[in-house]
Amino acid sequence: MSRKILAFGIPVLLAFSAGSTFAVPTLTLESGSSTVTRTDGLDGALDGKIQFFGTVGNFTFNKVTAITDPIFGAPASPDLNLISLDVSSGLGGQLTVTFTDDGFTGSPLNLMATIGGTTGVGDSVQLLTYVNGTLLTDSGILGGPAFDNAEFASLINGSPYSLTLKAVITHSGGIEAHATSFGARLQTTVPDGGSTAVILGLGLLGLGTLRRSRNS
Ligand SMILES: [Ca+2]
Repeated sequence: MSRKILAFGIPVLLAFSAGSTFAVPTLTLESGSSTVTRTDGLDGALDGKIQFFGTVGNFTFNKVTAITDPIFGAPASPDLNLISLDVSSGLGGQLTVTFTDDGFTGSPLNLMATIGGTTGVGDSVQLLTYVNGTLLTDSGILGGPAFDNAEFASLINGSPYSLTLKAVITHSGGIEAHATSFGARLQTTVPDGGSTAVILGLGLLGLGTLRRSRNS
């Protein structure tokens, strides 16, 4: 809540006082010599949500929606969410989608980076995450037509820190248009690598684990 008040109160000061780090959620789309940058608030609402439609280099975004605190997560429980990305290209090439936010305070904690979607055969997607610009997780190269991946990492950085979710999309190009669609997310998880969301959704699973612990 305090971060929300801060964001609404002095966004201009934040935007110009943070040096090399982004002070507000920022979505950067790069392909070839084309770069599009969208910060939260450019759409009139500092709500942790950024959307973009349009063309970047050879790629056309039907849609990309990026959401973080305060809609998803909080400074103490980070959640960077590329909730839906749908992009196509004719000539192909490489597209990099980067979603960054800072001011996170939860530490130490366990993070999980997940991605799932579809892309053309011969195309690929790679999901990378970073804390303060240092690599946290790497999905490796994921090929089409359908892909999914989950990577886990422990974060021990002092607060505040920044988190970045980066997707690298490569289209082979050719006669037919290529399309890629996926969701990707960096969020907190439990130490054993299980999904917090799954355990919350399946409460019985957690109870079962507790019972086994007590019985042993
Ligand atoms: Ca916004």
